[in-house]
Amino acid sequence: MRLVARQMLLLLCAAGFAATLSSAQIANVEGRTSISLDGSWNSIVDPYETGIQSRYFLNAKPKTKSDLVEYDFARSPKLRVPGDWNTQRESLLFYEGPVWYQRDFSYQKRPHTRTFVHFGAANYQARVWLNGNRLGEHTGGFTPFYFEITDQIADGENSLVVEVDNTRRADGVPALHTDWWNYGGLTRSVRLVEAPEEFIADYSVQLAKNHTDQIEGWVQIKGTPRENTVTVEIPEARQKQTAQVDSTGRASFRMQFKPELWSPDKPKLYRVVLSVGDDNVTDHIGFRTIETRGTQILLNGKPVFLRGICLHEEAPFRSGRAFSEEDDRTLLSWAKELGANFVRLAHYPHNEEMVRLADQMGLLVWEEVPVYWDLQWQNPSTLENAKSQLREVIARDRNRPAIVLWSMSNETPIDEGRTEFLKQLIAYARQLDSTRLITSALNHTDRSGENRTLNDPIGEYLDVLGLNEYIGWYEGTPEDAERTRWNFAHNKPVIISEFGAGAVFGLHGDTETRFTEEYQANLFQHQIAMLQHMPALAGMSPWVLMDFRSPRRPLPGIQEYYNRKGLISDRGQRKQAFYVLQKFYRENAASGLKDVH
Ligand code: GCB
Repeated sequence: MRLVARQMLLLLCAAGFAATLSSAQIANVEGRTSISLDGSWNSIVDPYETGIQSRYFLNAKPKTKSDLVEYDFARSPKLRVPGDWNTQRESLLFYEGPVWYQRDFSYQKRPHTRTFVHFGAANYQARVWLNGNRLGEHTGGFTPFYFEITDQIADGENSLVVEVDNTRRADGVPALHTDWWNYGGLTRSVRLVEAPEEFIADYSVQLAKNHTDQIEGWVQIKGTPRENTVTVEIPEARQKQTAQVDSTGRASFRMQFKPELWSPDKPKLYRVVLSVGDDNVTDHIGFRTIETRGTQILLNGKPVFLRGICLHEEAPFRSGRAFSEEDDRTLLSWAKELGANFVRLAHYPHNEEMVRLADQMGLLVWEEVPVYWDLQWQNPSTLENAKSQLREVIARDRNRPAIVLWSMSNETPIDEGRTEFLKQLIAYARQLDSTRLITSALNHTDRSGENRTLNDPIGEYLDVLGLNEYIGWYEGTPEDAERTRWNFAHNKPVIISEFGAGAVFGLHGDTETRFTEEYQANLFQHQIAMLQHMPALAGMSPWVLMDFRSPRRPLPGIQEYYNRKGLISDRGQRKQAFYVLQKFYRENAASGLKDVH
């Protein structure tokens, strides 16, 4: 047993996980004192992986005229951070491989202060050096990570170097094939975060299970305790509680108070202030319940129909990876305009601001890890990788009321190895967060005439069944949708997590002509008709809000390396199908769902 654990550890270290496994949490970096390192960074594109051997991380300069240094960050081209490199330089559009980032910054050390460098995300693998010292590395393109640099940071000038490598890997998560652009780079903000010696690393504040008049939670303290008392305040509700920190640095609390509940109709958030010693963190948190009863999803105890839409983290108007509040707000406003109360953030964790905006705007969220199509199901390091991405996103977003569903996977094959892998991931998700619903987007169904049955064995372990189906696009005609009779082997709520059709904005023709707006609109009409008699339906999130770049979509004049299944073009133009779905959602919202059944 011991040996197995040791082998596992060695395997993980070899795969570069040691750094992430040992790093502490720092929840809510935006709510803390921080110094932004966003802006213009020097960059060296390194297709032949010369950088490690040539020690780019030293950011060396020749000291004499005879010194040989074959790189020079200061005179190399710049890249903006946050941002993908693909859309910043034409020659990098299809580039996959390592790129080295470097920037100087000055820093004034302060006594009794701990300093961390925090990355919102780097796709896919990152290795980090400060002043030539290796800080560590991180795997996974969509979750935050950081390193403590209190002892390495200099008072004065510093040089930070990051090698980001977006090479696709057979053992990765995702693996070699995706239907989205493999945007590389420091795609989210980089910042220095400061905290006192004893600080609040992480916390959870939410309704106690089965009680709408009690808030419970915990605060995790790191560092040498100066004080053993944590204070939790919700000023608007005149609530103030203190709790003792135990020997593991954790303080648990419970408050007797009946909050106004958060919902899409009234996304009420309370200001919550947590403090210990010299540290305090402010957050805005809403309180709601989410559960299932038979084939229904209950929000705050009442059945809710999820009127949703899928979206990629793709920037409107300019294309590329979305990262700013403006990008996020545009996307979520379009979802609201559609009449949605729900978004599926496909197929990986989107940026933290997106989820915080969903909290504020009243959109329920399905958040997903990139366990997409086929992975190395038998490879223990691939499973560890998926678990680590899941752990990081749950740690980042556990206080967001908008998130109601954690999705474990998208369109994975039915085989034993896959099922075992997902079972372990599901068990891990439940261990990390027992309050939300677990789902997966499934797509393998049995067919017999007009009958279709979803009977994926993983269904037994999920709370909600996601189903992707492309009747009328990848198979059959749109009219076939209406004739289809659905059966579900598990008595659980079903969300149609995808259906859709490609259409070029402004391309017109009859309803049988591919890629016309009419084809797409007609398909939406027939799909909606099908949903009216679908048993167990608790929600839907058609594919997809906006056109997005995909290397799998080369059709000249039509796709041009974009997946055109958006209801809105990449330039923000609404296609006919947008209005078909909007009409359905508006009527549905007015009649109050359940009647879809
Ligand atoms: C799917 C995938 C999604 C693709 C979509 C498509 O089933 O889940 O990632 O982009 O189909 O357009 O084919």
